[in-house]
Amino acid sequence: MNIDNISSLKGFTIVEVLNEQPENKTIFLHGKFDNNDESLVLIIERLHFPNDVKCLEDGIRRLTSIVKKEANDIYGFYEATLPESLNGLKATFVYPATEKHLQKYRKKKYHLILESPEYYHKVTLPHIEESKFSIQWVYNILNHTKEADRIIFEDPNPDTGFVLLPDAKWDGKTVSSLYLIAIVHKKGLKSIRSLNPDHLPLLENIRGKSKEILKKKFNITPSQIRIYFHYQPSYYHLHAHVTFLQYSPPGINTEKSHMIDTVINNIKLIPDYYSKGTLPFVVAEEDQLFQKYKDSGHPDLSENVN
Ligand code: M7G
Repeated sequence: MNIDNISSLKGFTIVEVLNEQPENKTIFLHGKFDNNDESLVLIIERLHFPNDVKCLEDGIRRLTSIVKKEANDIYGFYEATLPESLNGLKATFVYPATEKHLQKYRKKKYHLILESPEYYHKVTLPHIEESKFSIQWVYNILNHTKEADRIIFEDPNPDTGFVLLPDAKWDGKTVSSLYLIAIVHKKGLKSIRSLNPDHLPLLENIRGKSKEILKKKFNITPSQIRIYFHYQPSYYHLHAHVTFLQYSPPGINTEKSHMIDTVINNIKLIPDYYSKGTLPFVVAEEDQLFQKYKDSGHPDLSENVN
């Protein structure tokens, strides 16, 4: 098989379904060809409908095999087959795929752990410090040595200031999927765990200025913006995610995201909420932190359910 010129998948057999994402209409397959021991990763995604009305209209008029499943009052539930023009697939090939590739695409098993302050100090913090996660890219942005031309707004105040710029995941153009990050200038704030009432001016500054700038630059109304932190983050230098409400980016789920409004409110009500509270987080079995929590005897990873 030549990755530059694939015209047929004759002789392809599935070895393993690595992952399925019904929400993205995507399936990840590990397969092989007859008489060939090399592995292929094949990712197939059903393409979204075109937003060209003429093309849609034409396709809908040519729907075939229309079969009624149910009808109730004014609601009809049918299945049908799309004509070729609307039935496209996006296929991604990785060939030859190594065990590392298979691991990367294989569905991960996640666990939810309730992190008390004791476990934060006993397991999570030593892990963060031992792992020496590089945050050089963050310092490069704060020092203007990288991505300086992408900065949308900067408040240079060392205590309450931050840099607002496009997240690496955003194409920088499509406002409907707008995704920015606000990186604080203050060093030593690892995550929301580090926050206390001293940081309220910083948090309120991020919230207020980001909303103001998004209105000015992208004409997005403040009530259409969500600003939040991840716990655990991947990078332990405090940064907030700033996204358009109508877009649901990865990591927006309840077990990972903490809205800045809730964080501010919690600290106002209970000043040591984030240092004394128990914070849930999700970890994949493949992650070293999972093994460390397992070895520590944390009750959430114990086989005995009480
Ligand atoms: P996180 O909550 O620490 O991790 O967010 P996660 O969301 O990946 O779990 C870090 C954010 O920084 C992510 O949204 C990344 O896409 C973004 N990011 C990471 N890097 C290395 C860069 C970078 O070099 N430049 C920019 N602009 N964003 C980055």
